[in-house]
Amino acid sequence: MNARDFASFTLTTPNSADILTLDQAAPNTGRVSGTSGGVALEPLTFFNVTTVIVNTAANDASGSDNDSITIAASGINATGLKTLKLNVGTGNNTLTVNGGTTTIDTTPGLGGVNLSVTVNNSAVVTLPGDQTLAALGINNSAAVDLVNGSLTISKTGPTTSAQVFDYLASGRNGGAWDGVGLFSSTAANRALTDGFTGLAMGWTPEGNIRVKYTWNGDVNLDELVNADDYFAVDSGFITQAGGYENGDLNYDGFVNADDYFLIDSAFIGQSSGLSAAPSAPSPDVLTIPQSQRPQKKQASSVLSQLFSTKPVL
Ligand SMILES: [Ca+2]
Ligand SMILES: [Ca+2]
Ligand SMILES: [Ca+2]
Repeated sequence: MNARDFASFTLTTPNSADILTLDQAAPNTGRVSGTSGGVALEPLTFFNVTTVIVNTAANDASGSDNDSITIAASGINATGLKTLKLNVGTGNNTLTVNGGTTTIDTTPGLGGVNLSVTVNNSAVVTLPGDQTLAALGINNSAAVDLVNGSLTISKTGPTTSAQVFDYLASGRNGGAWDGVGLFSSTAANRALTDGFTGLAMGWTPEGNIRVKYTWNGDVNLDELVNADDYFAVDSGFITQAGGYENGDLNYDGFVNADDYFLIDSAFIGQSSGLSAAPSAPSPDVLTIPQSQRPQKKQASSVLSQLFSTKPVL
């Protein structure tokens, strides 16, 4: 079976428990093969299809709804393929990516809430927009690009906040935001001009791990750098509690002048659009005195005493 010259093509598996592999069948040609409910599927090859949608959800039956999808070490490498969309439905579903460069959208249907993603070897996965996963593992020299979007990872899954912190420390790559681990191609582009943005790490109101492209120092992930964020960084400077939400904005394990430099620069620079870099950085953003920072919210008396008279920088 061959599909070619479609804007999008949907493969819906006929049974509940699916085991699928996507790979490169021939130069420039992708392929989906595997089994559905234990029955071998006729392999589907595709070429010049912009969006391939794999639907393993439609025939999910409770109790046998765990689907396993693997992208082989070859990658898919189909001419014209822009996005692989996955609709995995209910169950404990897995996606293992062993190679290639693939843009994957897990938002159809129930989204990725029931999908655990593992990226191995030197595979590169782009997760555009705002996505949610049950778990994320990034091994070897693999990389996951959030572009200018966000990723939420379930608090009930196996992925720990320490792992995500490490993925981000690696992906940040000294501020270039092009490292292995979790990175942002939008922040990487912006690093070439002003470097005001990056991937911030925090939590959803429900306590799930959340990673978001935003201004450096936007610790509450609301796309603004303001007094709320400064309060968190100042508090984290005192306690050295660790974590991005406590002011470790460069993921190096400390809250110090390097982190204040990042938030100060972004505070000044946030008048420009979040995804668009200005043509040239302004020379006067490098350091701003404490007196020009926004007023902190009503702080505890200890913090007020500590910070009302003495600049941190
Ligand atoms: Ca399923
Ligand atoms: Ca904020
Ligand atoms: Ca730091």
